[in-house]
Amino acid sequence: MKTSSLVVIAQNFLQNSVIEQIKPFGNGHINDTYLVSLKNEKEEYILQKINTTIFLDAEGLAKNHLLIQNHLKKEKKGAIELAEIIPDTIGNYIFRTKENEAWRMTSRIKEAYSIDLVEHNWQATEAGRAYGWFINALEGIDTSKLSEAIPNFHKLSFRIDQLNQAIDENRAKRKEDVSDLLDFYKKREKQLVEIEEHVENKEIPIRITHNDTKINNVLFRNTKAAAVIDLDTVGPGIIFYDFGDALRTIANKANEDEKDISLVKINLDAYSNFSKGFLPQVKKVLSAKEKELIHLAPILMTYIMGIRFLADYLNGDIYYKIKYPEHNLVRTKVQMQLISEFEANKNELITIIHQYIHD
Ligand code: ADP
Ligand code: GN1
Ligand code: MG
Repeated sequence: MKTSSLVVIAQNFLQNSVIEQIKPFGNGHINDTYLVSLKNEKEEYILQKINTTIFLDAEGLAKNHLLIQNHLKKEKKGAIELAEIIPDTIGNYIFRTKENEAWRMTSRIKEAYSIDLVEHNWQATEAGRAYGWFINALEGIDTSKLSEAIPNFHKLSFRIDQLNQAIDENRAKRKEDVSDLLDFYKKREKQLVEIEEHVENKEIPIRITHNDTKINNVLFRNTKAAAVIDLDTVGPGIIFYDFGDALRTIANKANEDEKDISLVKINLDAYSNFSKGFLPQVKKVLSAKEKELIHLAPILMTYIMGIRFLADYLNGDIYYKIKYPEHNLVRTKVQMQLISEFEANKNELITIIHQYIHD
C-alpha cells in the first residue's frame, strides 16, 4: 500500500495532527496492521485494514469493541488495558474508502510489546493472568448486544466439514501431499467432537470468551502483561477455547510455523506457568465436566487450528496470510507434532492442571 494513501486514510482519524510515519506492524495473519506516529506528539496509533472477506461486518466489530471497552472501564482490579477504538472525523468507528475498504484506528498501548515465543516463565504466568482476567471481566456483559463475528468459529464439527469439503474439491491439487496428515487428524476426530455434546447438554457452559488467545495477542510492558488486544473474535465460547488456544502457542518451544519439526517440543514449564496464571482465576466457575475434560482443551484447539491450516493449504491459501507456498503445510505439521507432544505427556499435564483447579 502506498504511504500517501495510508496518510490520507489515517488523517481521517487524526484530523488535528501531522502524521510523521506509517509503517507495517506486528505478525497478525488476518488484518493489515500499521503503526502511525505523529510530529511533535508522543501518542502513537494502530491503523488496521480489516479483512472484510473474513469479517463480513466491520461495523459490527467496531460496535463489539466499543461495548467491551465500555464494560471493562468499570472493571478496576487487575488493570489489564485495552486499545481504545478512535472515531473518525464524522464520528464513525469504521472509515470506508471509495473502494469500500474498512479501516479502523486504535490507540497504541504505550511502551508495550508482543512476543511470538515464550522464553521466560513469567511471560506464561502473566499471559495466563491477563487472559483469565479478561474472561472474568467480560462476565455480565449483555450478550444479546454482542454480535458473533464469525459464526461457528471454534465449532469442531463445522471445521471438520470445511476440511472434508476442501478434500473433496481439492482445488489446489495438493491432496496427494497430505495423506499422512489426514490420517493423523481423522484418528483423533471422534474423541474431540464428543466435547461438543457436553456443550449442547450444558455440562460445559457457554460464556463470553476472547477466542484468539495466541501469545501475540497479549502485550507486555517490562515484565508484566499490560493489555489484551485483537478483540475481533470476542463472543460466545467455552473456557476451553481460551485456555487451549493460549497453550497452543505458549507451551510450544518452537514457532507456529517452525520448519524444523524436531524443534516442536512441549514446554512443560510454560504449560505449568500459564496454568498458574489462568486457572485460579476461573476455577470457582468451572463445572464438574469442565474440570474433568479441561486437559483436552490444548489438544482440541491445536487440532482445530491444524485442520484449518490444512484446509487452507488444500484450498490454495485463501484465508491466512502466507509468506511462501508451503507455509500453511508447515503450520499444520507443527500443530500435528504439538498434539503428539500433548498426548505423550498426558498424565503430567493432568497433574499440572489439577494442582490449580482443586483446593
Ligand atoms: P490480527 O487480527 O491480524 O492478528 P492484531 O490486532 O492482533 O491483528 O494486530 C497484529 C499485531 O499488531 C499484534 O500482534 C501486536 O503486535 C500489534 N498491535 C496491534 N494492536 C496493538 C496496540 N493497540 N498496541 C500495540 N501493538 C498492537
Ligand atoms: C488468526 O488474527 P490472528 O493472527 O491473531 C486466526 C486465529 C488463529 C491464528 C493462527 C480471525 O489469528 O483463529 O488461531 O490466526 N484468526 C481468525 O495463528 O481466523
Ligand atoms: Mg492478532
